[in-house]
Amino acid sequence: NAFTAGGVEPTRLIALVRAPSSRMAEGELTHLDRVPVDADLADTQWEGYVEALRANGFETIEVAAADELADSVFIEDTVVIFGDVAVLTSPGAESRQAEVEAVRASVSALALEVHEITQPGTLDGGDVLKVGSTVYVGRGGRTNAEGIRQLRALVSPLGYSVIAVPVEKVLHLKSGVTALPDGTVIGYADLVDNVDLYDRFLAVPEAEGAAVVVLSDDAVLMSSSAPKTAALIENLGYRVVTVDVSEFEKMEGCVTCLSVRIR
Ligand code: CIR
Repeated sequence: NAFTAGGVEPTRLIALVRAPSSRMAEGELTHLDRVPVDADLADTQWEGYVEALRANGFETIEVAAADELADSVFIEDTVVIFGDVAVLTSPGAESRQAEVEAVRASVSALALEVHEITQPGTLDGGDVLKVGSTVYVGRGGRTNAEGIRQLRALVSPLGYSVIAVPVEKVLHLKSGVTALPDGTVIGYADLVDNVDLYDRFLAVPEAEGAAVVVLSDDAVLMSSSAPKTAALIENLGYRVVTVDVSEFEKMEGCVTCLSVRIR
C-alpha cells in the first residue's frame, strides 16, 4: 500500500467505483421518461468504463455493491474529494441516502481526512464542479442552501472558493457542465443554467457531450453517444477516450457520476 500518513501520494491515481444494482431500472428519474434498461448490458458497459479508467492509469477501488440501492452505481453523488480531504454527502433523494455508508467505509480505508454534510443539509456530488481552486455548486433539486453552506464552511479554509449556481434545467450541475483539463467549462447551451457565471465557456454540439472525465492533462473520457463533441475536443489537442454508457444515460447518469477520482 503506497499510502502514508501524510495523505495521497501525488503519483497515485485512484478511482472509486461501485458495480450496478440489478435493480438500476427502478432508480430515480427526474427529467427523463422511464424506458427499459438492459441490466446485462449495463454490467458490460460498467466493466468497459472501469477498464478504460485502468487503461489510463487509474487504480480502481470497488465499493461493496448494494443490490437494494438502485442508484448506487452513481457513486460520484456520495463523496467529493478536495486534495486529501473527502466530504461525504447527504444525498437529496431519500432513496439514495443509504448509499453513503459503504462509501464511508471505503474512503476511511484511504489516507484521507473525512468530513460529511449532514441533514437538514443535502448535497449530491453531481452538483459539485471543481475547476482549479474554484468550486461551482449547483443549487437545484438535490442540493439545498444548507448543504451549500456546510460545504463552503468545510472547503473555504482549504483555499477553495465556492460559487453557488442555481440549476433548473437539469438534474445536477454536472449534468449540464463539466470542465476540460485546461479549465474551460463545457456544456450543451440549451441545458446550461446561468452560463455567464463561468469565466471560460465552450458550447458543445450534443447534450451527452457535456460530461467529460479528466484522465490527465491531455486526455478525457466521454460517452460514445456524442461523436461530434469528441471530434471538437480532439481538435483542441486532447486525446479522447470514449465508452458506451447508454444504459446509465437512460437513468440520467453519465461518465462523471460512475466514479470518484482521487489524485
Ligand atoms: C438519480 O436520479 O439520482 C440517478 N438516477 C442518476 C444520478 C446521476 N448522477 C449524476 O449525474 N451525478
